[in-house]
Amino acid sequence: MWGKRKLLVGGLSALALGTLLAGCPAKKEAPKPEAVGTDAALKVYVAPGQQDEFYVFFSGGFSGQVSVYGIPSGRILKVIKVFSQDPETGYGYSPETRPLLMTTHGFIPWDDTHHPVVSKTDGVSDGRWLFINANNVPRIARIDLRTFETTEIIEIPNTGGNHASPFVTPNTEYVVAASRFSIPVPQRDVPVETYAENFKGVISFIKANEPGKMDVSFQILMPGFDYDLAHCGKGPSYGWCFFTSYNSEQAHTLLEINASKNDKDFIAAVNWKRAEECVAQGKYKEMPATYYHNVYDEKKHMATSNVRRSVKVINPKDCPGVVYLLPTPKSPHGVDVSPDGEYIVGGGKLATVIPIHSFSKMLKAIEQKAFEKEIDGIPVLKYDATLHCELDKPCLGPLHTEFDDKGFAYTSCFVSSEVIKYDPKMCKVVDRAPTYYSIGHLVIPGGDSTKPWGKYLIAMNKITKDRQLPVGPELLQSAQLYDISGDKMQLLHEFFTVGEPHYAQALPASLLKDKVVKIYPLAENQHPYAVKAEKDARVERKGNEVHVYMAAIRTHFVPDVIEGVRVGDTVYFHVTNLEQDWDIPHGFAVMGSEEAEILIMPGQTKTLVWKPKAPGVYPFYCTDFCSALHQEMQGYIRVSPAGSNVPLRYYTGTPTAQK
Ligand code: K7E
Ligand code: CUA
Repeated sequence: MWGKRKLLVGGLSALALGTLLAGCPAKKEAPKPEAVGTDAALKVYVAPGQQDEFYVFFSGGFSGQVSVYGIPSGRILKVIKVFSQDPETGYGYSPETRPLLMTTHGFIPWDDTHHPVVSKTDGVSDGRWLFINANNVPRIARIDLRTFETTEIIEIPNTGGNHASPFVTPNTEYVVAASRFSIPVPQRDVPVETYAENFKGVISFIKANEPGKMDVSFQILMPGFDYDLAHCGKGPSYGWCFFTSYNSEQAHTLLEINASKNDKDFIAAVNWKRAEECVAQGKYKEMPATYYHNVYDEKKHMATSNVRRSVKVINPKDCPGVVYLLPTPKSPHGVDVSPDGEYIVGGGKLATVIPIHSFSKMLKAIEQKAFEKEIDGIPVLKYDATLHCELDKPCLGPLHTEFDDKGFAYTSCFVSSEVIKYDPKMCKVVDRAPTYYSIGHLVIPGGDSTKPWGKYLIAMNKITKDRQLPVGPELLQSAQLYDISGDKMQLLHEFFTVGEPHYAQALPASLLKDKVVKIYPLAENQHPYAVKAEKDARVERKGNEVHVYMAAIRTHFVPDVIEGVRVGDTVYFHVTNLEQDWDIPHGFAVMGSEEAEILIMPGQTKTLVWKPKAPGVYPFYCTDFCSALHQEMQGYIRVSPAGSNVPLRYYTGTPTAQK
């Protein structure tokens, strides 16, 4: 089918393009043992009881989550629940967490995450928060790196496919978002072939430096291209962010061919300081737009949703100087800015060169009005006027670039399955290393910041094939760890990831580990259905709702016998874990529940909603092996027929008197 289609679209170029894009990973051979240095094992061995040097946060791609690994061992530490429901903990099932996943499209139990980005101070990764985008239903989440939990999600209006996101400005003033799939703005019912006339891209700046207060500060209306990736300027380029685009052809069908025609597409250089001025001067339109802002309160252990109704939209025609287009070969994917803020590297995935723009040349070109034309009121700069150099014949299919602490850049090359190392200033490749196979992003600790820690590079590969024991048609993605402290990159280690780890960020363990929360203080628990002591546990009926204020502590529930529930009732088990010891969760599940279990951390309250369907006596139990008497941590709930007059009654230990 694939081969036939290539022939049908005809022409040598289409065929060549198809081959280029598909790559030929099957031809690569696994490395001979000597490809891995004999000291590699020692460099990655973290003895039992010892801890890793770095945290790495991988996006889960289609898993919708973020996974945390330790480096150099490659051991998994946690899966952080973000955009997908998680049956292990009840995230996205429990009434406390469901509001986090509310959108204008309703409750959305899944999404596609691509780019975890750590908050920054003075351009340096500061380890306060991790942001991550949802590509499908455009959103950005904030994860608190004290609890490793999602605490805030904001929906991005006027946007289709939020991919170029959520890259941060140097002091986390903003996280950015953009349309990968341009759509009618405002959204309306039009023929798709009116794309060029009716479809627009939008670039958004979302206020990010105050937890719980994310807000779409402003949006910039852009031509209907596909905005793919972004990175923000730093140092001298502070105040700017750069967005790649493909499909400057504005095709709306068979993009594989129709969006690959132009030799150059664009990097959009957005001056967000200028945008702030325009907003302050009223040079924007307040546009109706509905979007959700969801916040999790760590003390109430509960999320709430707010709906926003309008957004400020800047048209570049009304705000000269807010955006310029830099011609960039060819359908560029990544755009990355060097730690000194000067070099802007485009990942021209279909190009034979890697274009490196110079920020200082760009400023000069703007000053001298070295424009070749305008598109929708946006000046297009001359390619030669902003170009620092083209890295010649670097590799095939360059995608993404990170930087080390010694002035070198490292670019991933999907088609030729390799990483190249080069000096962006001298424009000279100094080393290359194969990856197995078809690398997407790569990550170096701090490699997108003004202060990379260097030392390691991780390649995140799309195709695994023979690298792991076969487990059927579906394989995990592979991550490969390289030592980059010497002149030559050295492959050390390989492990496998959860979901598709498009991008990752890494932080020194020392930056985080001492501030990580170990328990939630029970005294601070403000959940409306919390109990602070066993004696406060109780059951209350409100019409057809039965609220169980339940306590869990090694190794029993209070109450553990409940009677007087009827078919037609909805039972809310509000379970508070009274433990105040690190790593003593209790779980809760009841027979016949259509929801996932809840896993309750020390000091926390969570709710499981249960609608019994038939009379009988149903067991509930703790799902987490919490003590030697964990198996005894169980109870019964009796359900009587609808309309029965069995009185509400509950106890633990000694039956209360029958009325
Ligand atoms: Cu290249 Cu979504 Cu950043 Cu995948 S993206 S690789
Ligand atoms: Cu509590 Cu097992």
